[in-house]
Amino acid sequence: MRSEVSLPNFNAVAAMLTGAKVFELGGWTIHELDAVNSTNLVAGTLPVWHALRAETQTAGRGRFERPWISDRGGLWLSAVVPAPSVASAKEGLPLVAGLAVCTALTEFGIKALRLRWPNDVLVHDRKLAGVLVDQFVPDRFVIGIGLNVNNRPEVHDVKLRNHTARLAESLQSIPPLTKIIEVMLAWLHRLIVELNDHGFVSMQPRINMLWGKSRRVELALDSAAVCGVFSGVDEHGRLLLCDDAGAIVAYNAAQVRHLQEIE
Ligand code: BT5
Repeated sequence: MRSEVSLPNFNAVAAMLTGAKVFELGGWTIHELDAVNSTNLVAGTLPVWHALRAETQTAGRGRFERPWISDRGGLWLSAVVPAPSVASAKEGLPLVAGLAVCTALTEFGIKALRLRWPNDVLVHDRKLAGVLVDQFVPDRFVIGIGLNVNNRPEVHDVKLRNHTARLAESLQSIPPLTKIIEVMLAWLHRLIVELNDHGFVSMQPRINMLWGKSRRVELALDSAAVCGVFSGVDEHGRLLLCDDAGAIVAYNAAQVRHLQEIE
């Protein structure tokens, strides 16, 4: 999962971080800044169990360097975690992070949450949150979480109209961001420990439950598209696609540029 991008200049990032507000929260050290390019890039220089939040990102990133709209009022957070002790477990990290986000948001009363492989958190069919996992150095990963809270990404990109959700639509009163961060990071910590102790297989059933029902999907690969029925994730977090002949093929996230639900 080595990142396609490299870290920004270490000294420049260190200088930026000296201006951060820093505090302890449930075993994590949180750094808060007003604006950064991408919280994942800046957090890449931090030690494990540190996390960075920014009010806004000027170049928020999605998978395959797609832009992520990070307007003020949203939660843009990157958490640094140790590399899993079993190297193959890293494939499941975006799903583990998605499970942490869903579990935390369920505690706040959000209903109808589901995961869309490999890294989307949806309310019904609208995207509430996205996860981006980067690895810049061998011993740790950066887990970036983008959660729409009070912001309106569709104002900044009209193509997102009717495709996004935000906490403000699902909750009458939104908890303080610090509380959301605390609960989310507590679940992330717990699930990373579980991943190390018991492997991805331990949370595979919970992740499969969060997909909802079986759906027909189209996968955009590098140079082709394939259709079939999403049949859950395997013990490594790979998507299992049942084709029209009934054969099951496993795909990892690096092979699939885009997943579209077509039924
Ligand atoms: C993702 O990528 O969903 C991963 C998003 C991760 C964002 C976090 S914020 C903190 C950290 N720092 C970063 O720079 N990134 C992480 P992907 O599956 O490629 O989805 C990207 C697509 O989602 C875009 O092409 C848009 O269609 C859509 N999108 C962009 N901004 C959105 C938003 N705020 N809410 C919902 N959908 C959005």
